[in-house]
Amino acid sequence: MKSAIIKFLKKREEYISGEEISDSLNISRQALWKNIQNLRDLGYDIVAVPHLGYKLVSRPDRMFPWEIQQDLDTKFIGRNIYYYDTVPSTMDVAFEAGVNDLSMPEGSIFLSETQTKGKGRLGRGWSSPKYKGLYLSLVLKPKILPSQASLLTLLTAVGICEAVKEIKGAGAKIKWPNDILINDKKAAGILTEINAETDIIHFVVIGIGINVNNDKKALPAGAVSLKEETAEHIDRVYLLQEVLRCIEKNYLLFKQGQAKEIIDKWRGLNTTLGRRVKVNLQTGHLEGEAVDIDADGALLLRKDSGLTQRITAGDIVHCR
Ligand code: BT5
Repeated sequence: MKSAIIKFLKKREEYISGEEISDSLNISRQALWKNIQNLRDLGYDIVAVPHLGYKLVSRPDRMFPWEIQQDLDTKFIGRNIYYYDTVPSTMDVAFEAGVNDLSMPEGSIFLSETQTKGKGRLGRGWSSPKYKGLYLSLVLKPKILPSQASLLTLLTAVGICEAVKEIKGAGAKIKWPNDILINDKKAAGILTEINAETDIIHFVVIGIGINVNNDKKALPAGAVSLKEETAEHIDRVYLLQEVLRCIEKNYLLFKQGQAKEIIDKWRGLNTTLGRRVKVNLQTGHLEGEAVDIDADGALLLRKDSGLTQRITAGDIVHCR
């Protein structure tokens, strides 16, 4: 009901009578008043004037599912939202839910206002200050081999860059494999985890962390937020809608067998290819020129010996 009332109030900028709202939504005036009180408790500024009715003045900076789903024009991504004020990590919540409920719809998202143990790759952390960024995990169920899962990281990275460009014209670039950089500083990260057997994927959880309204002094070294970059407070709900829309657009291309188109877009958005890079593998280091990525999203590194090595996972440092 909260969502229906908010939708109604957003339709017009002037006062709307309680009678009109309660008649249209088929609830009593008393129930309407109670819901308005609840919405105010959630941070909505709604004024009530006798004989005139109610007017929505502002909404809080919160990622309420009904806000995200209003005007969200995706087919399935974000149609099912689990929203939390705080969790240790949205990855763990999503993964556990995926295991416990095999019929969970593809495109479900797990979203939190903060994380107490936000995860990066290889046991690293993800700084997740409350109400400042976007922290979500998206559940997908693609019919692909586990070895192709990196393509999902790739298409998510492309989707995030397209969304950021859409919203602020900020030129986000991709650093292989999972970093989104703005002016060479990290603005977002992607963490892809799979639940699979040898050659069957049950589901994939794609974790997305984006620095949105973080203040400079609270960011880790080498990081940037969209607010710092654009000098403007960003509407996180609108940004998330764009992110979901752009990821779905690319995922649908991928499902239609058009991975090549995504890889081409990735090439146009990346900042790694053509550079000398150092690759930190768990077994040691490699150095060479990042020449391309292959059809599965692996990095092709031309070593000084002239031999090309395929890198499927690892951290890279851009040398120049
Ligand atoms: C990543 O790992 O970049 C993947 C980050 C994924 C975070 C999302 S948030 C929603 C979901 N739930 C989770 O628990 N995680 C996912 P990696 O490439 O390993 O980078 C981690 C490194 O980035 C850290 O060691 C820090 O150096 C740096 N870092 C940590 N927090 C950051 C932030 N907010 N912005 C930029 N860099 C950060």
